[in-house]
Amino acid sequence: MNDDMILRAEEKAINWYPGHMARARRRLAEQLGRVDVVVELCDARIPRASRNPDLDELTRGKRRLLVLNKADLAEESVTRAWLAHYRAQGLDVMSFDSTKGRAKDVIARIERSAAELVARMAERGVKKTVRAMIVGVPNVGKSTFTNKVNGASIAKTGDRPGVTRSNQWVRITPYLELLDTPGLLWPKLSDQRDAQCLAFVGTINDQVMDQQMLAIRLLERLMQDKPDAVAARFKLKDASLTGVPLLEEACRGRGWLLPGAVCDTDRGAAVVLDEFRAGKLGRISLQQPPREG
Ligand SMILES: Nc1nc2c(ncn2[C@@H]2O[C@H](COP(=O)(O)OP(=O)(O)OP(=O)(O)O)[C@@H](O)[C@H]2O)c(=O)[nH]1
Ligand SMILES: [Mg+2]
Repeated sequence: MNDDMILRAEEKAINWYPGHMARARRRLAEQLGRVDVVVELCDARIPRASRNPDLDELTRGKRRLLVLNKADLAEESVTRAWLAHYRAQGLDVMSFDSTKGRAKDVIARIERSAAELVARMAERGVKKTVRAMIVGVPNVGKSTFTNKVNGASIAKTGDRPGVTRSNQWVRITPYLELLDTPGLLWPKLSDQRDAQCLAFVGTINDQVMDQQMLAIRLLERLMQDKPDAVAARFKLKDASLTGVPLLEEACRGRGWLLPGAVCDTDRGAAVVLDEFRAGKLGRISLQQPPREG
């Protein structure tokens, strides 16, 4: 694959919008009337790219809690800066690791969001059941988060986008229910860098994006930000390479070779993406908050 083909694949990727995303968006709008709190999950490694710009409009008037999920995969200092950034905007925000975090921390935050409403209902003699809807881009960890808060696995999860296909209510306590929803992605990924970040972390289906192109772009990006970690992980001898030769260098370094010492770039691309997404290159934040002031 040459760089021309890579560019064409990038153009194709940008306008992607599968039908089930449109349905998810409609369903979100329909459900809003039935919920008290909207819990928005974004990916702590790419908060800007993974927040849906339509959500402010769609959830107007609802209590909101923003969760920077997969915080275990992001750099702590960068996540702290994002938390400060969103707090300064008046948002209720927390970071979380849905694989190892404590359910009670999240439950307390959701209850705090709804506290005023619960108190108002209590004045009328009603013990209110708080209903919270979990929303966010595909693969951000909504079902894992729901299971963690629930204390037992009830929602299906998977390391690819589009696992959850329909809304599912989960009763946490008699007074707290969560609604797990399918991933929501906006119709036009107009910012190329944001689109690429979403693809890097596995939000955009790998069948839609060209895997080799994506792995090459990721390697190039990481060679700028974390050259030592990448060179060590993929045993790169020549750190000055870019494009296809960079992926081939990783193939040679790790021994992903076909008969005749031909680089197995398909396998190489898949492993590069998998290892980054699983945090095997260490904690890496791909986006920084804007500088304040
Ligand atoms: N390291 C880490 N992995 C997580 C975290 N949350 C979720 N995951 C993993 O991310 C992948 C996606 O998780 P899901 O819970 O299926 O994501 P989802 O948002 O429900 O995805 P869709 O239903 O497809 O929209 C799984 O492999 C999870 O194990 C987290 O906080 N940290
Ligand atoms: Mg899900």
